[in-house]
Amino acid sequence: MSNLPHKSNWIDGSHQQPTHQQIHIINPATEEKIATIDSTPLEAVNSIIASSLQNFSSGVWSKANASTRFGVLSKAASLLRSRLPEFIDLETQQTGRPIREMRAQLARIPEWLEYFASLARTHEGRVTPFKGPVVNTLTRLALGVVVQITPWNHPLLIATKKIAAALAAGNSVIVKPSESAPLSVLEMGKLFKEAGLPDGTLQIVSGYGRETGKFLCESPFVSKIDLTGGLATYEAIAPTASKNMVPITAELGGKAPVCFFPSMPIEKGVKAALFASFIASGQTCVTGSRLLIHSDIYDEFVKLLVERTKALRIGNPVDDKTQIGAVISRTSVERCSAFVSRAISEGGNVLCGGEPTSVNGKGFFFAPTLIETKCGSDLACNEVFGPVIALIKCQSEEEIIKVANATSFALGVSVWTNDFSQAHRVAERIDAGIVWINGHHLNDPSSPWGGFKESGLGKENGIEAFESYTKVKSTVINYGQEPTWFDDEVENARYG
Ligand code: TXE
Repeated sequence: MSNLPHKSNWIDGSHQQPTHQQIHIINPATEEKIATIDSTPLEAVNSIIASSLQNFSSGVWSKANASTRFGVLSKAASLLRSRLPEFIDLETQQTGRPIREMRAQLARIPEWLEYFASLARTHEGRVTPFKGPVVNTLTRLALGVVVQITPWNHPLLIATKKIAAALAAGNSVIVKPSESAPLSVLEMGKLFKEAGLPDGTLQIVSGYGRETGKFLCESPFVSKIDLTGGLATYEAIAPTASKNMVPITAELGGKAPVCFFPSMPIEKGVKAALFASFIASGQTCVTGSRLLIHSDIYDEFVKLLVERTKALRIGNPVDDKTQIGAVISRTSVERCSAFVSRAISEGGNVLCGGEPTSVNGKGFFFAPTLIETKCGSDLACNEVFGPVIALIKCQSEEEIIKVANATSFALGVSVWTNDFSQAHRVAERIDAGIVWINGHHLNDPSSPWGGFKESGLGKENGIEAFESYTKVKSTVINYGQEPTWFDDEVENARYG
């Protein structure tokens, strides 16, 4: 046992005794161990699932009325708002992201709880235009025990998105946060309890993906899996989900193109590129990882972009002035370096960055990197998940559209133009789950978020996410007087 603070699983309304095996959590900016968490074994997972099933079938939450669900989620939102500084601190330490980013991001998370609280309170069933003397009602029921597997890049935002949607719909939820940055999510149990959520409705279980995560996803008692992670993880989970006949929502990777057209002022475009590409050190699924720049503005645009990229302030994430923090691990630094080497061997031209760096001699940092490359190269096709950005010069609108569509991902895309018709033409022809025009990273709890192709299945956010946590029950009520079958008189009248 170490002297580090231990954050254990949150089960049935309290933190449990630590498990035998533990995992160290490392601050990526300082390389210091900051806490330990549980590595939850199979037997413990089975008993947690059993307890969640019991919670679901008791009806304490699954049958709670809409105003109760509204009340609990709204209270959770206000509690989170009142405790933001503490969560911002945790998030900064465990992700290595700049505190200014975490302040901006976490300040908005209560909105997800408020939005899904409102949906719980206002969402209505339907009555279909069924033929005959029949009333057909459609009601949405909670699915059961749902498992949410969440990542380390936006730990609290992504977990809260999923938890809020699932609870609003009446499910019992088991969340497994990433073993790299689970601390803020593990803190949410107490907050929900204080908001009035019945014990056992939200279980927070930590551990490695290939062990604890796998055990959770393989359980035949689980009714849905919601993953944000890599394609390999989806491929590991999908066969058992298919065997158990449970739906999956999968928010996977991306290779977002950021398309710049001549009508966009260069200064504005360059600021947009920096924001799209380097927030979270490029570790988001919608990172603007391919800058597709029209040849009419290319030289001037790239000159200013390189200047501004070199001026970005890399530093200790807790420093208010820091603009670029760490990447999550040494492995991430090595992956960025490997992408740079392959890009060079394919003829890419490194304009700035290209190397690991450090702050006070420590930390997993990689310098913001811009590389001129060609469509079809390794860097233009594959997700880096770090601050290594491909620049591609395109001769025409047609070429920008063609290059934008030339990957196996289809999650986010942004189009920067002041030509209204062009904005619509281009948005229509690029295959992506989310298209921003003159914006990037824009997110709202009401706005469906999810991609096509290898970027995933289904949506987070919005009515789509809420409904994906429900099943539809059709109740067909015959109010006609006649017997319906095996009655000659009725059959003759009907069919002649
Ligand atoms: O993801 P993992 P990693 C992409 C991005 C990144 C790559 C790998 O391209 O480079 O994925 O990142 C759990 N059964 N994204 O390794 O492993 C794991 O414990 C059940 C994009 O961090 O997919 C963690 O909780 N669970 C993404 C979660 O999956 C398993 C954000 C995500 O980790 C499991 C993160 C298994 N077999 C990575 N294996 C985004 N869309 O923002 C792992 N996990």
